[in-house]
Amino acid sequence: MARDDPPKSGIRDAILWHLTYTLGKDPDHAQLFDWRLALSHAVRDRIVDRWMESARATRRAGARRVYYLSMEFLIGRLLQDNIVNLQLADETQAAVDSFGLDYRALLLDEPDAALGNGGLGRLAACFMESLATIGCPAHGYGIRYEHGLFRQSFAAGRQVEAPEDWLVQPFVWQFERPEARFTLGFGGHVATHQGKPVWEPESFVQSEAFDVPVIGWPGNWANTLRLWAGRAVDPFDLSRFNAGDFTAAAEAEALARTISRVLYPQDSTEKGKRLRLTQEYFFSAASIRDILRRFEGEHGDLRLLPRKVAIQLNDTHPAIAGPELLRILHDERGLPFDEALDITRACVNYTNHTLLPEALESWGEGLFSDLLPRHLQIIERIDAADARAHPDRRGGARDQGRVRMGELAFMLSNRVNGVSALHTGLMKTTVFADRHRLHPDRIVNQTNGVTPRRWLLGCNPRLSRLICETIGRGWIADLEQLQRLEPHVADDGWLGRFAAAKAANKADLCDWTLREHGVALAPDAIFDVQIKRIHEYKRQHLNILEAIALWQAMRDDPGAGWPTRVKIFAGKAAPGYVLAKQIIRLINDVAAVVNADPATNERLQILYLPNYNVTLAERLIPAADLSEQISTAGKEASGTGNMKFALNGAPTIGTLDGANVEIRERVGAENFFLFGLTAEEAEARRLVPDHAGRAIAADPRLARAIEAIRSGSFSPDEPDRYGDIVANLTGADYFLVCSDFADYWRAQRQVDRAYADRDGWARMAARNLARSGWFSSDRAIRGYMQDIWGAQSLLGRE
Ligand code: Z2T
Repeated sequence: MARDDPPKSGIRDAILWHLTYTLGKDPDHAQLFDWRLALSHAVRDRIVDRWMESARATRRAGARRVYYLSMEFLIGRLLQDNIVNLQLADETQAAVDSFGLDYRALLLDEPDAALGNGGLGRLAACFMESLATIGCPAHGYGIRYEHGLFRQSFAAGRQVEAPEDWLVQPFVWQFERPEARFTLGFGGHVATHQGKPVWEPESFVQSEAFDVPVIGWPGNWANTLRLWAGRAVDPFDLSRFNAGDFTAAAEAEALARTISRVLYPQDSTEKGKRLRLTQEYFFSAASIRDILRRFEGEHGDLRLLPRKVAIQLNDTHPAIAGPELLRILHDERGLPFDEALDITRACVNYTNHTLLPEALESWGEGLFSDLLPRHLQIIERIDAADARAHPDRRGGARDQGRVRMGELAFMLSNRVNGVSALHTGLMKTTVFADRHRLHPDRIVNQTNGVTPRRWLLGCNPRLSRLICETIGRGWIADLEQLQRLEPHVADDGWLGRFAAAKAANKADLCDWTLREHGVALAPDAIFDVQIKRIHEYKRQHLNILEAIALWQAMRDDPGAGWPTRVKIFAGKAAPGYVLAKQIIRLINDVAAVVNADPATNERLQILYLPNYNVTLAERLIPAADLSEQISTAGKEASGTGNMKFALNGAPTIGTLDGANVEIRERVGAENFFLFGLTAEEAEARRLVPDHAGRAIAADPRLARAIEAIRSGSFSPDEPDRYGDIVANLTGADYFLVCSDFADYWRAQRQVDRAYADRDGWARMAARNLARSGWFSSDRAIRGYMQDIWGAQSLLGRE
């Protein structure tokens, strides 16, 4: 093998070459880890040419670029995704086999990049992949957290958090860009020079860029995900070192690195912490500078900015990018304020992901002016302009000593979007009702989607093979083609193969739970799966209450012909969310009792898998029979797990919430197990005095299940362990668990009956697959390109 010639043709030679010359390992002594890195380098090489060609094509076309700003990119493992999108799967597997290695094990050796909490971060990752598949010139901007979302384990049923450490291993997919640094100011005050305000920051931090190429299917286009890390301007103070103060000498660097040290683990809540605002400004300001640097290098006249730049704010976390852009245009480039405001608004758009009041960001003005004094002044001026334009407006961006980021983002955006039809409608009537009245065209809907490359082709090879054998490969980039499966659903031979794929996926999962967790699952059972962050509004406690009631009913009437069910849970609770953590413990406590009961454990099993992440989702979803999407109507903005299950042939049991509504419309009401109050009914029910008490009084099953928890059936050593949960359920029950219980029970029994007819169930599952094509993130991204960004594909003239 030639040292100067990294092979481009065969992946097998390329792996050996990198093992030798990049990693310095003798193949005879290489570990799985070394092989995985060598393979990753070989795959990376095959992305780079496309990547550079995509950048060149974008410059040549002078095309409008999309900038997706997000605090979170929950990208997970990248090796398999890249192999799949480059269409290298077969060749790579053969090469890895020839070395006597296990291909799956090699892929799984990569740590999950958990740079996100849940849906919002995973959506950003799916969107990056779809942007590349479509060939839309785009950059993602985020933070290169040294520690991603914490690792979760259980100790006696309770969640224990441990730091996540993905960067301890070399991250092969990144390219460090030490030259692309920006110096960012914090704090200080606003001085006046020649009658003009000038921000004089007190301290400075540098942003260092790390670029991750994102290759689309089938390998024709690649965009960049640029992640920022904090660095000190002067990393080392020699005079302090010489004076003997060794720790202080490196203090500046330690402080600067703190900014990108750790991902905040809150999903849908805001804590108003200073470091969080620092993170938000840090990555927003670095990204804005990068965007302007690129624009000014290619164009020049700042008035052209809106024609060349579309900025998307993924929730309000990067909303400070608006005032930052305005500040640079006005303070530094000298444009009149109103013109700078118009340009900013023509570039910026905002996606809202929640209506939960506790998740809407607001910052105390004290903290804000402490950190960003000039930005606060600019926000005051934006607010004043808005008040002048709309004398009848109700509230502004500043309210009772706080800066409200939702209002600010709305004012500075050309388009504001919700993430499902229901959610967008509620935005117009609730949080943004007044804004919507003033700007009736600003709010638009873009229902979420998921990438079929990762969430079907990559994670479910058996089903993908069947689909390809049936309708070819067009569906991979045009998911609506799944409709062509529909005629085959009536064909018993085909249906048998469809059911066999699901059965084999379930058998794989059984092998894995036995190997990794020592749990033997019944492979014939209904695999009933609820996997997502733990939150009261997502109502994992409704699910476990139903499990308790089911267990009690089985004990009462063992001969009633109960189908076998395995209830699988997974998900993390925010470390400070006490009630969510109690729900985790309750599920684990119930599981211990129920699984140990010889009277029922042939028929009912409960399993809570620790450390839910992207990889675990990729394992569980292909093996699921039933998708639990049971949030209180009006509370889940969209959901995206719901789409992944449907796409993998698992019907939903769910409420009319978020995108469930649209899933049901598309897969058909007869292939969806609907229950529960509507969003409107839920609002009305909350006004009924003692609605929980009434529901409990009306339903002996519910009363008995709650009583079992209350009396300590699942915590005999500490009977009042779940006093808070019980008090919550029997008291205010804001999330209407009790009110929805009876209908949930009814829908679950409907599932039991439907599952008993195995062919009928398979047909229902297959129709979920065939009718889920619309939920591709390709469709969602095309919607953003058309309705929001005015961006075009540069691949083969779409
Ligand atoms: C998040 O994952 C979501 C909303 C948030 O609001 C924050 C986070 Cl970290 C600030 C989720 C929604 O809960 C979910 O319904 C939606 O599908 C997802 O964002 C993507 O839009």
